[in-house]
Amino acid sequence: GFLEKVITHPTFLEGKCDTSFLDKHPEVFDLKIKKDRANKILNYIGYTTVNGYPGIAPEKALRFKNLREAEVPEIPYGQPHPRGTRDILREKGPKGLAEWTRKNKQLLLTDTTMRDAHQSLMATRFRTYDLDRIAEATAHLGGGLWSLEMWGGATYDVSMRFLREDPWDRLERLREKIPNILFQMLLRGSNAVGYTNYPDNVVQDFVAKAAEKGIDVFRVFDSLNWTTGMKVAMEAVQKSGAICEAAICYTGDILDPKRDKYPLEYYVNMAKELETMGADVLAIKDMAGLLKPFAAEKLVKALKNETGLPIHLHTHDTSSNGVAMLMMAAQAGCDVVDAALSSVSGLTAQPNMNALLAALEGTIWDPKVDMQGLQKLANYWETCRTYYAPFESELRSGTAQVYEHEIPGGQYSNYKPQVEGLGLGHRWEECKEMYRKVNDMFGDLVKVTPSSKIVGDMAMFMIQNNLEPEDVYERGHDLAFPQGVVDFFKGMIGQPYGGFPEKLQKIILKGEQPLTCRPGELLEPVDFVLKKDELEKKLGHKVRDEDVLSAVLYPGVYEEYDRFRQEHSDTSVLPTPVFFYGLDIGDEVTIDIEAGKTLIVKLNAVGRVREDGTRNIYFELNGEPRTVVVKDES
Ligand code: 3PY
Ligand code: ZN
Repeated sequence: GFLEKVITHPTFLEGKCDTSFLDKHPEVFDLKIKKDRANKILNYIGYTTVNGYPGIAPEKALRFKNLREAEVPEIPYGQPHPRGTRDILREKGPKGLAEWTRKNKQLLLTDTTMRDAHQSLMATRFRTYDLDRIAEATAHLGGGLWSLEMWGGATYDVSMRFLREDPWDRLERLREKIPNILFQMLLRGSNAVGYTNYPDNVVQDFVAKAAEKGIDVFRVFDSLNWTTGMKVAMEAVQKSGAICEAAICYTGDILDPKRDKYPLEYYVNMAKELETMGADVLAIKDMAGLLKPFAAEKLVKALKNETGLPIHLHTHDTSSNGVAMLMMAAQAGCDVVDAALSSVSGLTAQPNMNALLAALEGTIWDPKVDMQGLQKLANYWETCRTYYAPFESELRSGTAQVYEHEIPGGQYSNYKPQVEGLGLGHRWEECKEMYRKVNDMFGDLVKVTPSSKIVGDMAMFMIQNNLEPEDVYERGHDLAFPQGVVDFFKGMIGQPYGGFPEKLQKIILKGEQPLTCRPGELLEPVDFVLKKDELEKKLGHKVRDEDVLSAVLYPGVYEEYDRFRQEHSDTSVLPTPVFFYGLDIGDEVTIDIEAGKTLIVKLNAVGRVREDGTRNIYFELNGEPRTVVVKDES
């Protein structure tokens, strides 16, 4: 249009004309930005229509027209939110809230639907679009929940890396719509939301920012149960005024006298240490679902007797013993348990909340939440789940095999595609068995991100190279091990309980000396002011402090995300079926790009591929024809 001609005119570009008019009327630019934005979005839809979405094989791709819009339940709009746990936190502070939790006789619930459930079933792919649409209804219908686990763990990097979304934007949008229920995140101690130890001031700044943006409960763990590795994070949480929930990661089997590395006393001792370190709440983090029902009874009773903290139990239902286990825990006096809405529960995710509620109805443990309301939320997610079908792991039923291989639920849905990606899909049984063997070689570890990833990487390495444990001991001096494995044996993610197996450590480190101190002591603090400046220069635009954190935690991923964002703008406004699958000719979709600004987009035709590999994509945008050019890379 006319404006475009003006602002691209050489005289204008050289700065030779008087532009003071534009300084006074910046709204002139808004028009152009809006038009650009629509173009960028159309470009994304066109590109995805032609090339598909990275990671979804064409034969697995779904069709927009076959996917139903998930129905948002009706709620009393305009009515105040029911009073929730966040209101209690505001009144009583973290210690007061913990005390209230401990004194409460009924079982309290955390809903993991927005974090661990989809991390464990669908490789963490739930998009902000779907979370945001149900947020207001969740605030009303889920008002009786203790917390919503909705951030942290793998969601941080997956949202940038694969979904091209800003994790902070997700937190902000949900917080705005859900002011009444505690927001909970999973924090990997010194690894923050990453896979490696970060400098202390990165962990501190991250926690401060997350608390400022609305996280109320930080579940802090260390992937080796090394409490030294939790200290910086726990202190940062305490300083922020949020609730410090310190986790003991459960592995092995306290009922099996042969598995004597991690007996009951081990967990009791760790719990006492965490209490001394200032935890408000104690979490049992059963990341693989190894805690059996009678073991849960024993463990919860012991922890209740030996500490003064409320107990929050987290598990995965991989074996299908999950609900039975939670019932035993409730009976033993457990205060809060994690569960997921029925439609995204079970298998490698959390046990079924709706089933648990039905089982507890009328008992002294009855959580007394709105069961019908939670059913409506579950119905919403049942429809949404269909959009993510290509990311589902193929586990169809619970399996007691988990007690053998001990693969965490959150890893299972990633390990399988990784194995397939290496062309080892036909050797899946062997891969699980190798995971177990590697755990034995490594001295029977606590396996949870990132220690679990290291075990998985070593197992895949051994399968790929047809190595058995004996081969590693015999020929290991000549083998180049995966970097993560080397770093682990160097002590870069901390010290495992009972120490490293020395013989193997020597083989893997090839003469290098391992660390015995906390890695964070050796890492240079990040200069955030300098970093921000560098980043802005590099990207050519202003960034927020949150962006600097993203760039420090995940440098490559963040820059790639930013590049995408410049090219396609904010695609989190796209309905999920369009984001993953594009449109077919004749499909029409409504997109709210901001409050009061709606695009109605119809795909009319896809042009032939030209010699330079591009195609014209013919859209109708709010009734007007609009053509974009995309590269055909299919
Ligand atoms: C994570 O660290 O993301 C986990 O879910 C560990 O269980
Ligand atoms: Zn988990």
